[in-house]
Amino acid sequence: MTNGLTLRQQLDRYAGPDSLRRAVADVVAAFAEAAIAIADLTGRGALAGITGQVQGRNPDGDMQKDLDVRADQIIRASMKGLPVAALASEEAIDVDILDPSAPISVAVDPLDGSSNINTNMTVGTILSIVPTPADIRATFMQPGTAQLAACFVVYGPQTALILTLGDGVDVFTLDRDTGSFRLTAATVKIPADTAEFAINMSNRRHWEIPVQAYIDDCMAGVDGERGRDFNMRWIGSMVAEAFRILTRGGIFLYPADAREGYGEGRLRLVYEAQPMAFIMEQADGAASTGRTRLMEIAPKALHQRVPLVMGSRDKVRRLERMYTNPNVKPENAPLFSHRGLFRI
Ligand code: AFP
Repeated sequence: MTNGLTLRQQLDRYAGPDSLRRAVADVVAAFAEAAIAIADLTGRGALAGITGQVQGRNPDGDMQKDLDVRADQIIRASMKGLPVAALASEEAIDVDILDPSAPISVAVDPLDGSSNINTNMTVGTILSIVPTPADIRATFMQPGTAQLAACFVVYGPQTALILTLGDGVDVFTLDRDTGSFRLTAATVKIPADTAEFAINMSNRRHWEIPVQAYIDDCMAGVDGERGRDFNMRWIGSMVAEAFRILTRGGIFLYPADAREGYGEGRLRLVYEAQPMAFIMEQADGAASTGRTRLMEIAPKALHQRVPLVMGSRDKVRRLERMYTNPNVKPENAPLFSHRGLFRI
């Protein structure tokens, strides 16, 4: 049940007289305004000069599209004058120090799903808010459990803002008549188990055996271990997969794989996986590397990658058991046993 509260009203309720909460509320409100501007750019596409053209490479060597750069600029401009000590972005190699005395800092993925920009597919923006530690250099080396808030915006048919302030997950939908976000789903809970998984199947041969075994069991459907058929989705924008999982459950996997540069998967810990993990857990879901709870990992580098499995709690736990089950090895994996993929 929702009461159509605006995001601003919800943030004011959360903040009250507390100065730290007020700082968080002001940053989320500014981020929401920036997201509305990015949504407008995304929605106007080529008419706004957005073509998905590659303009360079980001710090990690990924192709940097025009909307990546514009979104980063919009977010940075929105943080000016706010109580933000440090700003980390996927699009910048170093951390920006804004107001070193400020109590909070932010990490952003300005545009998640860049490869979808020129195909008119859903993309989004991700935000993590953390307390600024005494040593500002350690700001983005904190585990995900230190986060004060996490938020992502999905630029899809609806522009939706998903927010946790540490006490559940709420969904706000952009009211295009008023230009403000309104509460449309309160205290969202992810269904514990849904027969749907999201993974890029083209990488199957590169995955670790436990992931292959987990997915092969799903693919075996009603004839296999699971005794039920499964559905698959892969959009290429984690924000879209996350919104679907919050809506109807399921599991998203971007595991480590054997390709060069993918030994720790593709997603970045600080500004993608940590905020998503916070939201998943706050919605009674789970987030893991497959071996460990993702929220407990302390980053060692700003652009560090991490394997990410998130979604319905029971599904994530089942995947984790694959890593500890001694029987999960190539010769026992269903697909290998049928096809003898390990022919000598
Ligand atoms: P980009 O922002 O570089 O397009 O990456 C998006 C993403 O990090 C995540 O949102 C997708 O789930 C994943 O990459 C898609 O990766 P593949 O293109 O390897 O399937």
